[in-house]
Amino acid sequence: MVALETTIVVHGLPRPVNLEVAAECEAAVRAAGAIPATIGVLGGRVRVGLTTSELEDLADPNRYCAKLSARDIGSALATSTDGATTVAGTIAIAAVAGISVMATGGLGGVHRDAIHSFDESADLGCLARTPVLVVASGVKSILDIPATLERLDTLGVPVVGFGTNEFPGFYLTSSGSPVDWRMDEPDVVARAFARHLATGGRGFLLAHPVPEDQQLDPALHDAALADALAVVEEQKLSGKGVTPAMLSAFAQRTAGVSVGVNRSLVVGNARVAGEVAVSFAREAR
Ligand code: PSU
Ligand code: MN
Repeated sequence: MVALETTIVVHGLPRPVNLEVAAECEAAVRAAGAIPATIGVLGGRVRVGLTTSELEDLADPNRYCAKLSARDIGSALATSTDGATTVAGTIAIAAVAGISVMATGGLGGVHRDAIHSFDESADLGCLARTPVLVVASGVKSILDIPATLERLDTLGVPVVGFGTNEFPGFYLTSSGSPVDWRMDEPDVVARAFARHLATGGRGFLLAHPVPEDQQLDPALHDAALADALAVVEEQKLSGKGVTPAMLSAFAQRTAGVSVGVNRSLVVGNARVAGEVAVSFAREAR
């Protein structure tokens, strides 16, 4: 099985692309021979395997839908608050449900002003303590990528490039930072993850880049990044609001091109997650 998150659907992508991407991710997992389980909190219950209509309810702009990190799940359940789960929230639930592989677009990480704001996504700490392999195109390029890689090292989370020696840059194929390990076969990744778990490890990051012919033009990327950083500064954003506001500033500055790139990368990650999940199920037998 492959767990899929809902924050990217509800807070990360604009309508109507968001629901199309959710369906495409599920289809990509199935095409690889695995079973998708889209996760969220609805009607006071955790849902593992949201139906299309439940997902439409969560993404309904006329309804309130919280952004739930792992620490928010208990409160959302107790107060019957509907919510979309982040990577942290999704892997926390996946682990309880016995699902070992998850796909997303970009993992959360250390924000560029973290030295002042202390803004580091709970995705990192949660991955360190949760036995789930996450397939992501690195971390979002709005973040401080070298600092995030240092934190993953400290936290003992393996970072493996899938078909690459370089850590992906989310909208860009490469961030310019190297990774220590490269693997080209899902079977090898599944074995590495199984051995990581067997030697006391927990979370695992498989970094899968967007193909170079589908990446955002690097000059446009840098211009959009400057806009996105200015939006956060001007609106004095903090906490949960930062990442969605930056992704939306990117979409505006690139006239929607960034949304198309986000779509290709996340669907590609769902496919790879499906392949790794199939190998891992064999490995675990
Ligand atoms: N990947 C995307 N778009 C997103 C996210 C990932 O392509 O919106 C979401 C994930 O749910 C991730 C979250 O956990 O962004 C990180 O948010 P924060 O920086 O607030 O922890
Ligand atoms: Mn944050």
